[in-house]
Amino acid sequence: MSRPITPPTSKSARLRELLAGPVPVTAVGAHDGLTAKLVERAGFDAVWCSSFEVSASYGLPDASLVTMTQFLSAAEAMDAITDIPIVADCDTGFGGPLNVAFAVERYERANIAAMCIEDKLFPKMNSFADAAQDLLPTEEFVLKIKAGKEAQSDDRFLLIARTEALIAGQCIDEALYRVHAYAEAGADAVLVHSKSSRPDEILELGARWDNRIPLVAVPTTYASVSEQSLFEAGYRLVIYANQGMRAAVKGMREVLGKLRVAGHAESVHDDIATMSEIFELQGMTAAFRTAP
Ligand code: SPV
Ligand code: MG
Repeated sequence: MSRPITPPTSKSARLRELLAGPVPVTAVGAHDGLTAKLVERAGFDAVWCSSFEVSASYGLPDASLVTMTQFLSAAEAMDAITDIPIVADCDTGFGGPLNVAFAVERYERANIAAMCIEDKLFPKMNSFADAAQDLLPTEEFVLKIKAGKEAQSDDRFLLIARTEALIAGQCIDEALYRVHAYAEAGADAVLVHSKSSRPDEILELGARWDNRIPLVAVPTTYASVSEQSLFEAGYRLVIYANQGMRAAVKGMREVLGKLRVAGHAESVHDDIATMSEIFELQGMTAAFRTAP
C-alpha cells in the first residue's frame, strides 16, 4: 500500500510524552469539530473521537453501521481546529488485518495521533448494549495489531488495542492474558473496558499488570473512581467517553421543550450560548478582522 505523503504532526509525539508523564492524561469524547474544540477549551489533554458519539450524531446505533470514511472525516474535522491529539475510536478496525492496515495508513496520513481497535467480532455492538458481546480469538486480534503496526510509517503514531474481555463476561485472568498478548504484538497501549458499576476489576487488573505499556480506562459505569486512583493502578489515559454529548442532548431537549411551550425565543434566552460565543468558537472573529 502507498505511504503517507506528509509526516504525522507532533500530536502523536505529544501524546507519547503525556503518557510517559507523572499525571493522568485525560481525553473526552466528541463527534465533530465544535465538540472537540469544547473539549480542548475545557482543558483536557486529548479528544476521543467516539464511535458511540459519531454514530449517535447520525441518529444511528453504535453497531458498525458508520463507515471508516465517516469516522475518519469526523476525526479530521476535530484535528483541523484543535491543537491537542485526537485518539480515534476505530471499533474493530473495519474488518480484518488488511482493513486495519488500510485504516492506519489513512488515519496517519490525516495526522490523527492515535487509533484504537477492539477485540470484538465485526459487526460490533456498543459495549453497554444488551446484546451479544462476542470476542475475536486472541491470536486473530494479534494479527490485526501486527498488521496495523507494520502499516504505520512514523514511529510516533500510536495503535491502542482494546480488550472487551470483561464486557464479554470473561474473568480478569482472561483480560490480563489478552493485555499481555496485545502488548507482545506491539500495541502502544491497551484499553481495558468494563461495564461494572465498581472499579474493582479494573483496579485489580491494573495492580497485576507489569506496566510494560500504558493502560487506558473508560470510567463510564464505575464513575466514582478518581483519575488519580486509576493512574496509581497503571491507567495512564482516562477517557470520559460521552459526557459531552449527553450534556448537549439534555440541554437541547430542555431548551426545545421550553421554546415549544412558550412560543417566543426570549423564553430560552438565558439558557443558550450567545451568537458571539459561537462566532468565537468557529473563528468568525478572526475571519472578520482579516476581512477587507
Ligand atoms: C465510544 O465512546 O464509542 C466507546 C466507549 O467505545 S463505549 O461507548 O463505552 O463503548
Ligand atoms: Mg466506541
